[in-house]
Amino acid sequence: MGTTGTVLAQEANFYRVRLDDGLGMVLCTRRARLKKTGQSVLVGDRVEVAEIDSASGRGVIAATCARRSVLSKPPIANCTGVLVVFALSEPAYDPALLSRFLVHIEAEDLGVIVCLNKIDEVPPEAVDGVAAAVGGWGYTVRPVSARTGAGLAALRAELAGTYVLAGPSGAGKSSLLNHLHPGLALRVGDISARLGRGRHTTRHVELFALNAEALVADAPGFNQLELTLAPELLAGYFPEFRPYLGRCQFRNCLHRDEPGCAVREANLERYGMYRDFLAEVLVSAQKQRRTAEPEEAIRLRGGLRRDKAVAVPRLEEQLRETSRRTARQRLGQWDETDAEEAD
Ligand SMILES: Nc1nc2c(ncn2[C@@H]2O[C@H](COP(=O)(O)OP(=O)(O)OP(=O)(O)O)[C@@H](O)[C@H]2O)c(=O)[nH]1
Ligand SMILES: [Mg+2]
Ligand SMILES: [Zn+2]
Repeated sequence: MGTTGTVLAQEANFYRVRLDDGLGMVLCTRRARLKKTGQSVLVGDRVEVAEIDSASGRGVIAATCARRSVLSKPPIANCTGVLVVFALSEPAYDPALLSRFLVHIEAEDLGVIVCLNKIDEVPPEAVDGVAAAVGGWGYTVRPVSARTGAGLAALRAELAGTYVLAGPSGAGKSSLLNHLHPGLALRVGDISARLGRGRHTTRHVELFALNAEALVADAPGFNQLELTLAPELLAGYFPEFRPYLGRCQFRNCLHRDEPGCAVREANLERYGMYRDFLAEVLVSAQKQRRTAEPEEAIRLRGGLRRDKAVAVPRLEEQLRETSRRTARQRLGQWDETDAEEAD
């Protein structure tokens, strides 16, 4: 194999590739044969680069290596982990929303580091309380401040692999990445202005090299995240539930009101949250079973009331309306129209 590298960004028909062994960056096109075979090149892909011209910094992607994983939203190959960024204030810390993100990531089978940001805004006891709770769920927690820089050197030092940032809008993802990668100037939004516009400030996918080992991609934040997964898998996406799984009286226990449920009897902090998520997941599973059926004539007005979304057909119809909008959200609210809109 010739010279290899990693695709850090794509701009129109060009790929920015970081060559291995400190050989620098090259701007590459894709060899025609790759195009013909329909082989796509994604940010995060490991590639073989030919025809390198160091004077002009140009090259050609001759081949792509097998991918270990592909994340769809945002589109990144070989992602190893997610940095979940949640603010402790502005926007206010919301454990249910954090859990929603975490369940989503568990379903993708990616590593997780929870960054509790804006620790400069709250008393140390509050930071410790949240960190202990989230740690108790089974996650690695790093309290940080993108404003003061607290906790960031330690975070940078432990990163190895390809990461994507995830978290609500305004949590400080872009601010953190700017801090982790000095010289970077990602657009950092001002919360009130952004909410007023109802837009996202982060638009295209690009990996930033923190060092030889760690690559991190920014991603747009979003505050609504629909859970669509098989109901029987949900409990396994709560790490602290795992020791109790398989100990229930019934093998197909959904850990609701079944007799002899080991999960319910364990009195875990997030059990109530599990029940809420399960109700939602059951509704979406039912909805999916019905997609083959013709569209019902009933159209209903009103917003999404997730908390009341038990198996009521009328509410389910509302959920379907909303799901079109949220269907494309995975780890980021990735939208082609956003991607095309150049700054
Ligand atoms: N006090 C304080 N403010 C912060 C901190 N980190 C970020 N902010 C502020 O929070 C606001 C939002 O930060 P961004 O970095 O744009 O948040 P984001 O998560 O990238 O938001 P989206 O791109 O919309 O998803 C900005 O006004 C930042 O200056 C922090 O550690 N402390
Ligand atoms: Mg951002
Ligand atoms: Zn059970």
